[in-house]
Amino acid sequence: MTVDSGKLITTRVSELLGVKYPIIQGAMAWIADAGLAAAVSNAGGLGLIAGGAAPVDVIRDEIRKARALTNKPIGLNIMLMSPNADDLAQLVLDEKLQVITTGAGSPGVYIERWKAAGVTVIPVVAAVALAVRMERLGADAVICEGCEAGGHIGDLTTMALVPQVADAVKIPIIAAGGIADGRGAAAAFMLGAEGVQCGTVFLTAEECAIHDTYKQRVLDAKDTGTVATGRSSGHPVRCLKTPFTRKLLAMEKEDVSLEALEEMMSGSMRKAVQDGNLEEGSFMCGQIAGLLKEKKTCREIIEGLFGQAEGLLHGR
Ligand code: TUI
Repeated sequence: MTVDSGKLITTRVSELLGVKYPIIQGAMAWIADAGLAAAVSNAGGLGLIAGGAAPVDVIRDEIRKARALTNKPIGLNIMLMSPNADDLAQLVLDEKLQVITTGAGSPGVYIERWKAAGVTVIPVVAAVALAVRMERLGADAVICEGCEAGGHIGDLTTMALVPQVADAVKIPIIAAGGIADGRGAAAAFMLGAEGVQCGTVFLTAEECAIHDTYKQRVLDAKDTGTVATGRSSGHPVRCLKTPFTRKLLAMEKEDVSLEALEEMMSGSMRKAVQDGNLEEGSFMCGQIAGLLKEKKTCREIIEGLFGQAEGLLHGR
């Protein structure tokens, strides 16, 4: 990492991605669309479009819309548990995307094809073993996501995960989970990361087109305002505490069937993002929401974060 006397933090991640600031916007399903991704890329970070569980035609349209809004690099995230993963893996090649990130599994079967086409491949990992496997298979970097993050999470915190992965691999590391300002980013750099991925802070961005109820709940959340449900089924998901998460936790306590829980979850992301439905929606959100008090543009978020981080890393 170079901190250029009061100027820019440049790292292997900013160079790999071809961006001004080593920051990636988290790929939040139903949320990370062309408008948000282009706003982040235009502000000097890397915007991602979330593949989520959307049909491949919808994602192709979003990629093309984003390309009309920015000439900067944008990436796509593939949720590997989703049935659209194979189709999106091919779409990456068809649309000649520069960067792909993956989550919720191992992208081992796709990496060779993507690398042969010159795509930059950055899997999300939640443990050291997968990071090592990804490096061996040719990944360009790994995103180490701690369980402070919103959405589908692993067991380890960012603080514990990042330095352990840093000691185990040579490829650059991007830290995710619990980072929303320059203090978090500077701390991540100290732990061995060369970039950050932020999701929750971009929920509060002006350019983020979620329902007003969702955005306001994130801004109103306090430190203890999120909870992980689904631990009993082996797929923990962190969301804002709502009547919906209370119901889910009560059902888990009663040992209801996995099918009943899955039925509850089905469609719940859309109900949060589009309808602001607190009874039936999953308002995925990270633990750092308590820090966020006002809406800002993506440019204000990114420039503010790196301005603060650069000051801290200079000891100012
Ligand atoms: O994927 C995420 N976060 C997500 S995906 C999502 S959509 C969803 N829909 C329904 C139910 C649950 C989620 C919402 N949020 N983050 C990346 C991430 N990947 N976090 C943890 C992992 C992970 C976990 C295990 C990555 C790899 C892994 O490896 C398993 C293996 O095969 O070794």
